[in-house]
Amino acid sequence: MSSSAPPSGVERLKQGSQGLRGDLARELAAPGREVSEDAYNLLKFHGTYEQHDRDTATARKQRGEEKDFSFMVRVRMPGGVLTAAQYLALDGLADTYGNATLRITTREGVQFHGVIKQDLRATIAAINHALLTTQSACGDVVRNVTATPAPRRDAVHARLRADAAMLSATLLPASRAYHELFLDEQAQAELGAAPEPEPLFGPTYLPRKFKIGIAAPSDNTIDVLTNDLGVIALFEGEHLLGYNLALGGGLGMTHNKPATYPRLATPLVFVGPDDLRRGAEAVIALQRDFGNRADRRRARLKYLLDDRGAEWAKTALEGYFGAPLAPARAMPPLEVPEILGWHAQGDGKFWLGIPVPSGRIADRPGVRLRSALREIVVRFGCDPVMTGQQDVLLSNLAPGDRGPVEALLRAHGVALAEDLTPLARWALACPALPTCGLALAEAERVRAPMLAAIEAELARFGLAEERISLRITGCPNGCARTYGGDIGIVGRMPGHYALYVGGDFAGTRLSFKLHDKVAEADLASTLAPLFAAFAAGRGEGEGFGDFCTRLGAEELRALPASRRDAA
Ligand code: SRM
Ligand code: SF4
Repeated sequence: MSSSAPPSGVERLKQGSQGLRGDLARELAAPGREVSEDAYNLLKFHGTYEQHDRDTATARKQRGEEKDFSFMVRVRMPGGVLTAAQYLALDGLADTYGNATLRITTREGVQFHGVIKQDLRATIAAINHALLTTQSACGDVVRNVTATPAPRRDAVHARLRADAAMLSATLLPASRAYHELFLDEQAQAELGAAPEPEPLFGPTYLPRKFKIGIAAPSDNTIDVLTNDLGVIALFEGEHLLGYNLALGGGLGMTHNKPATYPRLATPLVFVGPDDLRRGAEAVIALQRDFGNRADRRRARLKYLLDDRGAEWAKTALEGYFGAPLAPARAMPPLEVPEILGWHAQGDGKFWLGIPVPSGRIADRPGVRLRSALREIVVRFGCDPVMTGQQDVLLSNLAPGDRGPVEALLRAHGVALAEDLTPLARWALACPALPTCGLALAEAERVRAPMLAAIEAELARFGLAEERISLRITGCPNGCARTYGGDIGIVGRMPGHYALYVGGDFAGTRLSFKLHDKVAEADLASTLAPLFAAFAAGRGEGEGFGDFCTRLGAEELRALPASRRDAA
């Protein structure tokens, strides 16, 4: 261990949990909708978080009632890939056990909100019945492995999808706790057996969540460098040369705690086509043995990399890998292609990328997106892929499906990509209130008005068609990868946000804080002078984030407010 400080309470809990079992069996069967803190922490490893409705919490407290507790359930689905049947199963569960919505996550997963404790086992069992899982979707383990989502039928994309599935399946805990608790497997204890040894993770699993993403340079829609382990697959044509392993990405930070910060992963070593799993296991072992187990705020791999240095990490990694490792190879620049709209898959079929604001698949007055998607999947048998941009790609559509599919979407009031500005197409927002216990301000629920206000300012300066990424989160944890885009809006306190600019569209540079505590109503007008200066003084091919970085925070802050009217 890197620290001589005593292990955190969560470390002690994991150590004594009998392979993530703790007292969960009894707590899940007990009456009431709340669980203990220990159960709350252990349930994460099984893919579920206890939450409460923050909208009603104060009024309930005043009435002397307990909070309205329920659970968020997160499905682990590598590369975001689902079959039509799996999608329909999840869609059905949203009504049976959830709050009638499905939420596409920024890691290509699907979440249910509003599941009560008494329905947890049935919900998770039904997800497994659809040949999906929630195991290790959260907790101090390897989370859902993301991959370039575009369903192109070529060797490059087939390999990326297969690699994500392989890593996801092989980097799971050995413990059968999940199967005992949710899938009726006979308990090890009843058989008189000790908890299973954990050859990869050890008895205390990892110090913190561990994220892996895999992309080819030509498609970085997953923001590969924000992962603890970003895998960049290098091809010559369709021939796989091997993988650059980039270590130490992660975005979470705490306001006013400079010891915590977002970081992009550092490409460190190159491994051959057959060594991806071995390479990934070496990185996991490094973090397992040296990651900070005393302070959970500094427990991600990114801090280990910065505290001990990249050279140290490479040498240590070689020890686990069992052979010298070549340095990361030079690679082509990362790019972010358009994946919404209609695209040929390369096998005679097409995919349609449909924008899903904030990833929320719901039926709302005037926009019946959930019904539309269900009907399309039933009628056309297409297989959905969830993207890290919180959108859905409907794959395997026949050329003749285009007219009827579009007509069906329009009849349900669903906007297509071509109806939206680039800003709207690429905007992300995390759930925040009312479900997220960590939210300091709204995100998903203010996405539409924020977007409209910023779009109006862009239009005033002739920038309506400019490709700019906007990411909104209710707190500094960065769940919508707030510091990775051109503009980041980060919840500070109710109704107020920190404003970040200067990231780039390709996900290779982090943004910087321009202003703290901007009132929600002032965000667009605070950006206006920047848009004006950008429109007037951008360089050839320069993106908005690049422009902001070139000018720097001081110059941007000094831009006269009168520039707002310069267009
Ligand atoms: Fe996240 C915690 C939602 C992607 C960094 N995240 C949470 C929790 C579980 C709140 C909590 O701990 O009580 C949120 C649940 C809200 C709710 O009501 O559903 C939550 N995170 C999400 C999702 C649903 C946001 C979304 O808009 O889709 C994403 C689920 C992905 C998935 O399917 O697994 C989600 N979270 C991310 C990402 C983006 C990514 O991985 O590409 C990040 C930034 C990258 C990173 O990990 O650094 C992210 N979430 C965090 C953090 C900060 C971690 C840190 O190192 O400091 C927390 C808080 C924590 O872990 O203590 C957090
Ligand atoms: Fe919650 Fe913060 Fe993540 Fe948004 S960024 S979901 S508010 S933890």
